[in-house]
Amino acid sequence: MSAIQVQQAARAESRSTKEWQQADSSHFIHPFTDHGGLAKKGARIITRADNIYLWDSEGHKILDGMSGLWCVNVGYGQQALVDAASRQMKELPFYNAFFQTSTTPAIELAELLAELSPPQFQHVFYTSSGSEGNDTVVRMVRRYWDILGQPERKVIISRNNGYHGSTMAGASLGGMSGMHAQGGLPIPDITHIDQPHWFELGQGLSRDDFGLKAARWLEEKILAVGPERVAAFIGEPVQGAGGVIVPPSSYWPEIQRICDKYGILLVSDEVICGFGRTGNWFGCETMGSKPDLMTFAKGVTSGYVPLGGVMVGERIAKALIADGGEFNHGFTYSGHPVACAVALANIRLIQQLNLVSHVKHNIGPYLAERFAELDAHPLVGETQTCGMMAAVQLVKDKSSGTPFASELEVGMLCRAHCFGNGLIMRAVGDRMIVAPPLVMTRPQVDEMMTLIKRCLDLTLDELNRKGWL
Ligand code: PXG
Repeated sequence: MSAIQVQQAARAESRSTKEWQQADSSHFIHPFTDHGGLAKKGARIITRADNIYLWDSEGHKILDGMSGLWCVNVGYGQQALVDAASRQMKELPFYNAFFQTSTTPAIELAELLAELSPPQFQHVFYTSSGSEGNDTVVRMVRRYWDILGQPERKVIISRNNGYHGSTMAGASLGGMSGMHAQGGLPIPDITHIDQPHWFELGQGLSRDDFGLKAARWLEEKILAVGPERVAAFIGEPVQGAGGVIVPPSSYWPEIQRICDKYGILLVSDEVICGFGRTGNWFGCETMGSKPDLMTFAKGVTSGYVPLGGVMVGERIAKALIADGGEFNHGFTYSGHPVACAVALANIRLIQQLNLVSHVKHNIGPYLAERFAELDAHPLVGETQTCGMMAAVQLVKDKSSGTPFASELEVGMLCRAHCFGNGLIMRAVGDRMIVAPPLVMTRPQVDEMMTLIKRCLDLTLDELNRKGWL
């Protein structure tokens, strides 16, 4: 262990797990958590991490199949990122970018992001999270149409089961009914269409025919709202939190065609898909669209420190910068120098390790090959992968694709086996998903697949014992 790891271990061991759990449940309100259930069980206390592994306060080693929360693209323990933060904190821990000032890491990162992004992007607006990024998108899109003299264009179309964050605008853009049910959402002038989820909505059609049909729901919605009132469409290239829903390859080009036809802005939410996850720098490149705005966060710093933002395409940048006067929007931490310094180190590491090409040509195809083997398992209705994201849909009856009753919570049952066997795999309903660090090697994919197969078998045994099959 390094000196730092010894220090960390000493801190973790200064109290027992029970004591940490008690303090946690007395004072810490967790995101998206039922605290009654948590207080009974006690939180799992994660104390350290290295590469693709985590350790908890009981000393268990866990393979992190979710990259933290879709973000630790370069894996844990990367010294270059630690050094970048430490250097920047010593030199200039903070200065703002509001009153005609700037800082060198924010400028350098802006340059590098412009270089890596598709060519229409030469400008960035910084935030500290994906949610703030999407709030910025809503304000920017509406401001753009104001500047162009079409203030009636306010409506933003999004998708059911999309996820765009937890702020008022982020949760409104998202299509999660549980979120809309709390807090009077969505805010006005945000409306939703159905998602391009073939397994749930497209059976009976070929995937490509379904992709066209799902994209045309956008055109129907534009016509229903009135094309002169529609400002933009937003979507994740591959839905992440919704369950790794990989759209048919016909979907995004058709969405692009429809946006072009009606002159509406296209926003690609790259918070999960950005920075190599799908085998290109950005998911829109994998899916074949040419967005006007891209939201990013997570992988830009591999989650080591919070940073997010919006890449601003040329037509919006021109209006906003050249014609628009002041855009009354910004955050204290827009362009935070430490966050930007870590992002620079992270992106340079992704480049040095050739991680985007590793995902596209090596580890992504290997993950796809190994996931396809799960199709033979009696519980599996379909598998899907895209780069380093993958999903396994659990079903009651394989031949007909019949799902389990949702109240059985079969996904949660499978997730409990994953937890018990040292694997972090998420359950979204009965869809089991992973999005591991991009640095994963083939033997590590094998190790993960052994765990996944074991957990599917244990779930099958349990369902048989319970008589639920
Ligand atoms: N857009 C997308 C596509 C996301 O996945 C956000 C925006 C919001 O980012 P911030 O940084 O504000 O959280 C996200 C976040 C899950 C889960 O359950 C996914 C996210 C966050 C929390 C949980 O998979 N994604």
